[in-house]
Amino acid sequence: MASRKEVAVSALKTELLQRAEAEGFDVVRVTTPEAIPEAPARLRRFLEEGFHGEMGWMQERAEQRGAPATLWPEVRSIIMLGVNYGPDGDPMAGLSDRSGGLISVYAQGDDYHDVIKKRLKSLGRWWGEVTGAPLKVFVDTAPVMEKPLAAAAGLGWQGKHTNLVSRDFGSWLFLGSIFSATEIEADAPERDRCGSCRACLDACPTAAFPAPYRLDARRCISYLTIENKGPIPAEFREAIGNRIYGCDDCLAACPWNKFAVAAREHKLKAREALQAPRLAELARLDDPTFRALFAKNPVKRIGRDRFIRNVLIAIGNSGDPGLVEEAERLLVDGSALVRAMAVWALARLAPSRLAAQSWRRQQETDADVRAEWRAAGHAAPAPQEAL
Ligand code: B12
Ligand code: SF4
Ligand code: SF4
Repeated sequence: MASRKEVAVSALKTELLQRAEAEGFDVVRVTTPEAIPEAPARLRRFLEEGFHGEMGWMQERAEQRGAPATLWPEVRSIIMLGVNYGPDGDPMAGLSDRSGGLISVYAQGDDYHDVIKKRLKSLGRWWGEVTGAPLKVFVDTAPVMEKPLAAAAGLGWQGKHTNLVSRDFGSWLFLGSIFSATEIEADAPERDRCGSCRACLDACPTAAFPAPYRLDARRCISYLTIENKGPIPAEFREAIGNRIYGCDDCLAACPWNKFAVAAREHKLKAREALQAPRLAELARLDDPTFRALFAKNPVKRIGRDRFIRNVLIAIGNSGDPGLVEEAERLLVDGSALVRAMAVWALARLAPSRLAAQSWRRQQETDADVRAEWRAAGHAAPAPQEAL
């Protein structure tokens, strides 16, 4: 027979689910800190193979990331929450519009970190009051492995593209968590429903999956356009096409998306200005106009220079003669990162126009930009020779 305390906690769980729904969460389930015993070894392997690239922060607190109780010893239950960000239309449609840039679905609206954190804090405040026990809320901000925890709680399963797939929302769920010092009855995990499908693996433009369920982030367009700080390695530039921030190809390929529905949260819906932005307009952004366009949006985080680097890759892939002038103008930008990609873009779009500007290579002192001039067939003399 259940004890009075167990009955009370079970009633509280029912209330928790209702409360979470009222806060705008589309799905909520519970797991325990012990529920992901394979995670530490899998994370270790990911790091040992260098798949994290420049994301040194993944390595820094790897032990805590792999084991929730190491991060916070008081944790007894983990409440995993999902918010649907399903797109209104076909997320791949913009790929053929080569004079426009494609921003991935998750970054076309307000920053989900802000939207979800606010809801988690509100729900957490209430949960803390009714349980009288401490708790912590996380959304992609702490060393927590949100996907395996969400799978253990039964929100979905980790698909071969490594993201969580839901039977109700397909690939389009943001995840957040509440670590609670209260023991709550755990839910059952979801089973893997990928079967023999490999649509996501085949859809990847840069072959970023060395095997099913394993991602080499260094090859992933999401990593290359968002996390990677320097020039994007030449081998990936063509495959990036017009994806200027993140990538949705593997997510969009999943057949489980046929059950997906459009996001109900207005703030997460695509802003009109970010649905099919013109490359010509984006290439003209300076710091203030960049910050204004991407206010409260995730793109803001990478800053103007890294963003223009991405825009120039798309310009180089556009085949649009109308964009030659934009690439040419950016050859003398104040940022070396931008100048480097401008050389590449112009070399692809109009080699003769680059040749006409090749005298500029002699004034160039930045090693990366000089390397781009060289790769484009315009070897520059050493800086002292040029003087
Ligand atoms: C680092 C990171 C990235 C990196 C690396 C991604 C990765 N797959 O590791 C980069 C920059 C590439 C990235 C990209 C994206 N990300 Co991201 N990212 C994260 C972050 C911060 C950590 C992920 C992590 O721990 N990776 C380490 C690896 C080792 O863990 P893992 O991916 O879970 O790997 C598992 C599998 O490899 C599995 N495994 C290994 N072998 C085997 C074998 C079998 C048989 C099985 C079943 C499993 C298995 O075990 C590992 C542990 O569970 C999380 C937030 C968080 N704190 O969790 C968001 C997060 C994963 N990202 C998210 C999103 C939305 C994206 C993008 C879709 C954004 C975009 N549109 O551009 C892309 C998707 C790319 C992709 N296919 O993964 C969401 C995913 C939501 C969901 N439904 O799953 C998260 C959860 C953020 C959030 N709070 O919502 N991201
Ligand atoms: S997000 Fe794009 S590049 Fe990254 S693994 Fe998926 S399909 Fe490949
Ligand atoms: S596309 Fe297929 S293999 Fe990939 S996550 Fe979806 S069901 Fe699994």
